[in-house]
Amino acid sequence: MTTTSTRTDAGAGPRRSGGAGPWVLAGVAATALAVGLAELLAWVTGPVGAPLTAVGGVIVDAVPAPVKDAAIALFGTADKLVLLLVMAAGLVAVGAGIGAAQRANRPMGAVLLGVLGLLGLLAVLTRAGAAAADAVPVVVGTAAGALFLTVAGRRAEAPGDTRGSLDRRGFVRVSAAVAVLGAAAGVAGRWASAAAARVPAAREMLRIPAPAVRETIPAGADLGVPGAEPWLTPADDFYRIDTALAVPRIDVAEWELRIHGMVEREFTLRFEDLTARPLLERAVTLACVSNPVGGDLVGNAVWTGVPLRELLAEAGVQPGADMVLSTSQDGFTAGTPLEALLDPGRDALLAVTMNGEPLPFEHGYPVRMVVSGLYGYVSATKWLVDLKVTRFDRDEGYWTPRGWSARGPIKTASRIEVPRDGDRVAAGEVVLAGTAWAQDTGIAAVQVSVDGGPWREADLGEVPSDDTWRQWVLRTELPGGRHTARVRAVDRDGTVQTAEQAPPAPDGASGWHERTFTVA
Ligand SMILES: Nc1nc2c(c(=O)[nH]1)N[C@H]1C(S)=C(S)[C@@H](COP(=O)(O)O)O[C@H]1N2
Ligand SMILES: [Mo]
Repeated sequence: MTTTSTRTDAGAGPRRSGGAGPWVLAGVAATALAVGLAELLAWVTGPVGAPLTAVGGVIVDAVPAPVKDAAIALFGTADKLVLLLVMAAGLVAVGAGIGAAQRANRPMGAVLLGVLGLLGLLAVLTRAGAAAADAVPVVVGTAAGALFLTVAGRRAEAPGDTRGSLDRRGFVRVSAAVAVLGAAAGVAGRWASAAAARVPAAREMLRIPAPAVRETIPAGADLGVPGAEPWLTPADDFYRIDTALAVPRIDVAEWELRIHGMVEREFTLRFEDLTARPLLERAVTLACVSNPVGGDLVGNAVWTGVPLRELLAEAGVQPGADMVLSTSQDGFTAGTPLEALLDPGRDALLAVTMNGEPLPFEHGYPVRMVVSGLYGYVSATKWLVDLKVTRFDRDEGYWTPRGWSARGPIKTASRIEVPRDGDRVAAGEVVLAGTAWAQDTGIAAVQVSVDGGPWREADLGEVPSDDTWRQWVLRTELPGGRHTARVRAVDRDGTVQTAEQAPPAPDGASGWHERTFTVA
């Protein structure tokens, strides 16, 4: 008697899974799982960790130029896709070998898969910009593949009456399912990564026309006092406040702004419609209502955009309207007084650039509002998609039902930046410096009192308009010992900044800022 469908190895029991076919499939499945899972995980950890991209990169770097040229001549822009398909075919062949090896000599297949993973890891970690976290996808993927091969193989070899054992058909089915899942994970991972990269790539490529009207920043705006905040805040250092858990990444090609509500002619704008208009450049200091006295939730940038009053004029505001409710893509809303948006002195903007670059994602790309003189929560909607002309007695912004005032004019403020609290400064001339702001009204004077003495006028930096903050500096001789300096601003209407202390809620902090330091 002979057995035809089972095969006997020296020392091993009969292999219920039959011939090499199922094992080859299991090897392909394990490899597909390893690579596919890694590609999917790289969508989360970042594109550098994607093994197909890394190995493809190594291949492209290694291939001699004539071969590369020939491939491009033959496949054109599909050359990358062809390379991926060649790698996939290669992986199927390698996977088949891994399965056969596991069948012949356990755990040889799993070990070979580990070697494949190691090669992938080497490719990933030698790519430009690779970090330790980029190792995670390949390591996890390889472990999952090896685990599948080991466990499924063991069950396929277990006697039929063992719990969880697989007969030949079961082994083939499980392997086929895992192979399909692995391939699907890989395709999904690569697709998602490409989609995630598309919007930042589009932002990089965006060419926004130069502003028709430029802002002239006076040379004396920044007094250059060491340790003081720069007059122009770099976008990377600009404070960020919003309710977005994940920063919206809007595709500029799909962006639309609807202007509607109490208007004669409702309309919708696309990004090109907006930037085809003459752009206005304005330096404006934004401030957050949550900023405490002396705090840093305030920043100054140069913005370009389209004046909102032009768009509102085209829409034709109906009588009785007194507010514009702006809505962001992520559902935030702000209620801005209509008069501030129509005020020619403020040039309220639909801004598309910040300090000469397309808005950073964190600061509202592709379009946000910038309105001088109003706290951000009632005016500075980022990721703007909708403007509704309405009335304060019909609509309210996000923060109004949460205990913040419906209207939020910025309170005149000033702060000391140099010296810091507790600083020890050298004897001789002491430099006191900082910033003051009263957007839309302007700063006329900054006064400093040391140890309760008389108010002394600080020297002021120049400003392009009343819509930005203004630097100040006071150089003075002080005796050795501890001193406390206080600062207050006077706006261009002649109003002295109030000494009355108020917390940020419900409509902004007030009070004079002071700092205590020691002169050696
Ligand atoms: N979409 C959206 N826009 C928003 C907010 C928000 O939560 N969501 N916060 C506002 C607040 S409270 C402030 S102070 C400013 C801050 O703008 P910045 O993050 O660019 O400094 O954005 C405003 N615009
Ligand atoms: Mo804010």
